[in-house]
Amino acid sequence: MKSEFICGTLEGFYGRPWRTDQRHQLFQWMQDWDGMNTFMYAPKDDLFQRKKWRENYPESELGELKELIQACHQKNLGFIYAISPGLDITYSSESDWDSLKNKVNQIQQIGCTQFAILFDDIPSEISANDQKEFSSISGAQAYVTNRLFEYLANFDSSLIFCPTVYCGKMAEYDVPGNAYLNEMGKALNEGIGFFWTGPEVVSTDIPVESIQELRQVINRKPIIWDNLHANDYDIQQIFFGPYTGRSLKLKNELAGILSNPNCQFWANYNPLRTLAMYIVETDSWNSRQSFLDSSKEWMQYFGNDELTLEEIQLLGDCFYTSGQLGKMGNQLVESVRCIMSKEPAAWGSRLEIFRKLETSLNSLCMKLMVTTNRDLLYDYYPVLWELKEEMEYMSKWISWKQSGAGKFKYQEMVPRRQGIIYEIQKVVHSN
Ligand code: GDL
Repeated sequence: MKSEFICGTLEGFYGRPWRTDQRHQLFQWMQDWDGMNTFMYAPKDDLFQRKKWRENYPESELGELKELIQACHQKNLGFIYAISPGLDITYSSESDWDSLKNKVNQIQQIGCTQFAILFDDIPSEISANDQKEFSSISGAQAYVTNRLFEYLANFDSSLIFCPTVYCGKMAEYDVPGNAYLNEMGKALNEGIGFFWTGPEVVSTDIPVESIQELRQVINRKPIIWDNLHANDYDIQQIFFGPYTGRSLKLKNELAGILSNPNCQFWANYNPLRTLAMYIVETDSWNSRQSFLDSSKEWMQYFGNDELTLEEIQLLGDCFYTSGQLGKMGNQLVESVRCIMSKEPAAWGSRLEIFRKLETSLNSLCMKLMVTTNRDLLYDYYPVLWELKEEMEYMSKWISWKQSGAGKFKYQEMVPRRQGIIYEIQKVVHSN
């Protein structure tokens, strides 16, 4: 396994995989920035990666993969191919081992020398047949993973393992006491990399001590599978904010960081750019500053020169990172909270702030509608549209409140959300 710190992008989310041209754009970015050296291919919805892992790729798909591998290598980037057999593998089956070997051979023959085997989001029970051979799922996974590692060594290829317990929460916040992790740590060949997402699946913070503790258990430095900007679990979210919640000291405890970001390709400029900045930074890390710097570069991709930096930063601030809004996003929410809960006489500067941000958001939307980068627009469209509609609603509400007139008449927007998901959510999350 390469000893250099692995850093880059991991396409490992649920949903529509990125297109080939988008991946080429990504590789160009990664080549242009200092700090990134790796792309990992693991789209959950590439059928041959997960559900049909036993089947080899048909020629056309294989051709595309080959092109991607070559493009990475030409740009001096590593390409990791990940396979996810965990949904239905029989760990003790020779026939399944042959399928795994054949698949890896197929990928290895198109030039790939870095592999990962993923056991995330799979049943935690092993089959009756496997129970005859192994006393636990960890024993079963260690067996197959070590075997694959040894096989790959013949081709001078590396391997990273993604455990089924891949964050603190899944270990019930007791990593030292977790039997699965302890067993994996002992049984896995020490040359095999080990993924970890932090205390949570989506970790807003990754404390250094949490990784020091993990290292003792797994007997190696983990590679962070970073879901900070992943949004496949919530269609109303998108994250344009910076790499944050990780101190520079953390890097000493790790063998690498791969970011699994937004499904919408064009949402990922700041998230990935600022990760690259974090990697090369040695003295002090200011994630806000990195966001501001990265946003200046992000501007060139919007396809409309009339957009201002402030508008672009406002967009980023409204959709920042998981659980965190940026500065102007916070101002917007605070102004809404004040306006909705107080009488107009007590609104003070909050109303001005609201109006200013509303004007900027409207201007941003208008300019985005005519952008030449339509692909970027459609990536941002759904969330922007939702926000714009809420702003319109607020605006009407403010006018009504200020007028002192009878009942609020903008009923066509209330309730805005309908349909089965909303009906179920109303019941399930009613308190
Ligand atoms: C996960 C999945 C990942 C998904 C992410 C965010 C890992 C190891 N696996 O649990 O594919 O994109 O959550 O929803 O993180």
